[in-house]
Amino acid sequence: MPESAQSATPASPVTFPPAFLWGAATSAYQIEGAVREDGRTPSIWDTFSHTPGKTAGGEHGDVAVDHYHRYRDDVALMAELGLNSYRFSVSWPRVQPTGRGPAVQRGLDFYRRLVDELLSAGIKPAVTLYHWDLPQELEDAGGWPERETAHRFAEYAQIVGEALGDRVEHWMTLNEPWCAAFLGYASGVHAPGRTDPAASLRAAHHLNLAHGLGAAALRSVMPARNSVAISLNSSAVRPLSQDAADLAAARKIDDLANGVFHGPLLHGAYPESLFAATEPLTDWGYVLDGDLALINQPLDALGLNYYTPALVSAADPDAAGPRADGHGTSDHSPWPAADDVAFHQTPGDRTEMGWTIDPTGLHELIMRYTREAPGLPLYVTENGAAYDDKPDPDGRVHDPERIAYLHGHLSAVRRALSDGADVRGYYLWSLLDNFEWAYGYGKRFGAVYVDYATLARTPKSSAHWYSRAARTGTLPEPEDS
Ligand code: IFM
Repeated sequence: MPESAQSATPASPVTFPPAFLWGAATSAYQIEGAVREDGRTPSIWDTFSHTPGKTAGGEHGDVAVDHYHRYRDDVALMAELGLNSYRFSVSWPRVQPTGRGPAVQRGLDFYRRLVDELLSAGIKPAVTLYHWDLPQELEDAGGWPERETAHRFAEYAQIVGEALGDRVEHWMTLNEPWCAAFLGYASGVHAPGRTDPAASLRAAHHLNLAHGLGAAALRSVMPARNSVAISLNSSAVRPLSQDAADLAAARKIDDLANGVFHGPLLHGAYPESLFAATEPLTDWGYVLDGDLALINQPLDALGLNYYTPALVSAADPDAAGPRADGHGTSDHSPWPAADDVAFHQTPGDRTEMGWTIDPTGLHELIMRYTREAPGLPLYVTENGAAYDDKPDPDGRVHDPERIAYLHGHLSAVRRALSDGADVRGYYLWSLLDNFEWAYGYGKRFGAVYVDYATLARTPKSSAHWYSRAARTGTLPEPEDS
């Protein structure tokens, strides 16, 4: 086990509260397929993935892992594994193909059936409204840099809230708005593939606004008992040294990764230092009166997606070379106005994504949320690892590295609980191997192996390990698996 995992491991036995949610997460475009069925129209990810050169091998989500047709089997698999919650996202263009106007009932019916199936298997659904699949028509009208997109999102949120709010208790408005804004509109490694740093900051604000308007729309149509949250991929940003220049670099990245969302969502204001740092690009004039109050309305919970920390320093002005921030390859940075910052590979073992395994970052972020949002229930809404998994000759898939990863990170969650954090659940990313965006199908994050030729599902040894954890509320030793 890496040293970092050991340092995050409390004394055994590692037990969790009885009501803890043991879940797995997915997103619509990554698993559903059926992109032309039942009235669905293209999202920005259909367009992007079908544009030559944008994804590894030109791969796309046309079929993905065919969850749209196999959802019953997938729910049965979760029930067999003893999971008590499932986080999935709704495909906006399946429900509201043009991003405006009335819903397509056939699209909504799929999610009604999925929710019914989950509930009858005793699995709590947790719905994310936006996991990056903007209807293409809304991008053609300007996308997230335009304020109108936030209003369109609120209408869509109301539609889904009306359809599912009586049976779904856990809601997330957006998944990782950082990726949608900065990978989508600054570095361009994600859809819609734009490379305009000023537009990415406008997009970030309008995503925040969409959260606020969407949360209000959900609450206007749902029972008050339901929980409305957002899932952020907040970053554990660490300076390379204690030199003033490296500390300033870390502060800048902290603003661009965290402050841009934590500020308005949790504190009702963007950090002044973010305004100062981005002044060459934007005057933030699109933040209108009343926006911050809307964005800052009370949350019922907060979702954290965590994979790896970031190590930064001041850039050496003479050094040229590739960025090492783990967010894909592009000539354009996803960090607006941060050319003076360098990213470094953090020490330690890495996953197949090249991401260093460091559960201390998860503990650090949970404790940060506990300080910044006191009293708010927390969920780890994504955490997991890609490995080059292959079936053995006997057909079984052994993934001891993933078991060690999960053990280390769940131990960090347990340590945060002991330190007073109110963590109510953990969602492994991901239930199934799936379409890993620009990386195509080459990066396998699933606890369940998918044979892409036959689409057959085989739970990996990590799925069995996680199943024992979920059933007992205790972490089995990795070596016992
Ligand atoms: O696959 C993604 C997911 O869609 C969002 N969070 C990170 C995962 C791994 O890259």
